[in-house]
Amino acid sequence: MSRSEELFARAVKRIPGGVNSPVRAYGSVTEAPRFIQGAVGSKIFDVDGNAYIDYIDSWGPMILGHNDERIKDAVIRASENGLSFGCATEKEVEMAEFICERIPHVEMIRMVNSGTEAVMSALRVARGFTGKSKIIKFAGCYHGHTDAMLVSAGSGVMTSGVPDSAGVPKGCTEDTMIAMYNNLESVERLLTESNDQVAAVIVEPVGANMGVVPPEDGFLQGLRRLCDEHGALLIFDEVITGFRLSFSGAAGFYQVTPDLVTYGKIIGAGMPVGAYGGRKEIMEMVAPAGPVYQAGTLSGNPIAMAAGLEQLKILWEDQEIYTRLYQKGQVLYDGIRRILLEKDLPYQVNSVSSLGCIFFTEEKVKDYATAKTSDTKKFADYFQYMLNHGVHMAPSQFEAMFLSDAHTQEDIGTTLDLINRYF
Ligand code: KE4
Repeated sequence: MSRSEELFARAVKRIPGGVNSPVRAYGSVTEAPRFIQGAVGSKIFDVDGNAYIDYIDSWGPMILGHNDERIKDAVIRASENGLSFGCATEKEVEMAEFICERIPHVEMIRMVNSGTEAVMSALRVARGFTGKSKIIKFAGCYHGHTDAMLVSAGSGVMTSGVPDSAGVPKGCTEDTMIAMYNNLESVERLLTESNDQVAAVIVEPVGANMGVVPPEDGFLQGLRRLCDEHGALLIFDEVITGFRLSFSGAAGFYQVTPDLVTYGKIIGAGMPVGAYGGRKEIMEMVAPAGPVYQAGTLSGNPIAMAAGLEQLKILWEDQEIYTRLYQKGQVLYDGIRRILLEKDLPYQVNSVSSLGCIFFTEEKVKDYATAKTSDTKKFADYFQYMLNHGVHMAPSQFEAMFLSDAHTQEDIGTTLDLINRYF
């Protein structure tokens, strides 16, 4: 029995499913998940001494690569003064100023501890600001596990095949309406049917929780127009795309301006940080400035701020990273497309810059319904082969591969050789 298997056998006795987040359980692809000892750069090491080229990257935060010395030093330096005070600190001001002075549509921002908290709070402030209750989300998009969003969600919900979640009373989701990704007509119909009672349309500007599903030309621009016409706020959930597609995230990459934006992952550099921000007139609704309550013991934690701010400073000062990530994405995902073409395999490869995935379906994947046509057993077999040959990817057809600045051309070449051998 491997050490991972031993640990998993112990873990399932004390932790539901043996993990602290469902997708880590590898439930849909293999038996025991790998337990990780450590990581550096593009490599991750499990407790049995196996090394892997890592394309999970902690689901996105490790955009510089694992265990970057500069981030580690910032954490160590900050921890010299203590871990948490429950009081305001200078780092929080620096972090807020750093983001707001560089991202035009973020005039004010509030730190929280996860992407889920950021989304939950952004929805509340949208409802408080507009005085409306309805929310439109898209089938296959995942916005964390707040009750109102656990409807036709992506990521672990889609992986487990549980269309929604137990324990969510009807009252929590009766104001949540579901549109189809890349289908503006489905959005317009809901806005009209609700008599303009929609507080917000929330969208992953690049779908990355049903596998990677890029917005079709005009989709995001169309959402902007429809929200303006129907008095709804446009919320970009940039927990994955924020600071990844450009320093201004997908908003900058596609040049579409949301009213509110949610962040996570990269903003914390691996420490638990989420944030929501947007126009001043909206954000000033948030307590204690305004009547929309939101709070958090560890929000703006000084160690997490030190890590996140250090990462954002590096990304700001070396924006060539976005060109490097884009080019690495081209090499990797175009390389996979070439292999599938040469072998006359009909599978689909969707990608946007450093994000991408293979769909085991011959249908063009442009939304939840087409993503669901993928053969998850074929994915599981592919995943298992790659894992056993030293490539660590998201253990689900409905997740993304993440490239970092630490991935080398050699890593990508090894990965492509392996994929070529597999197919
Ligand atoms: P967290 O609460 O997990 O920090 O963020 C929730 C969230 C919100 N919005 C988007 C677009 C997200 O992708 C996420 C979380 N992403 C998943 C991976 N697809 C986290 C992995 C996990 O659940 O363990």
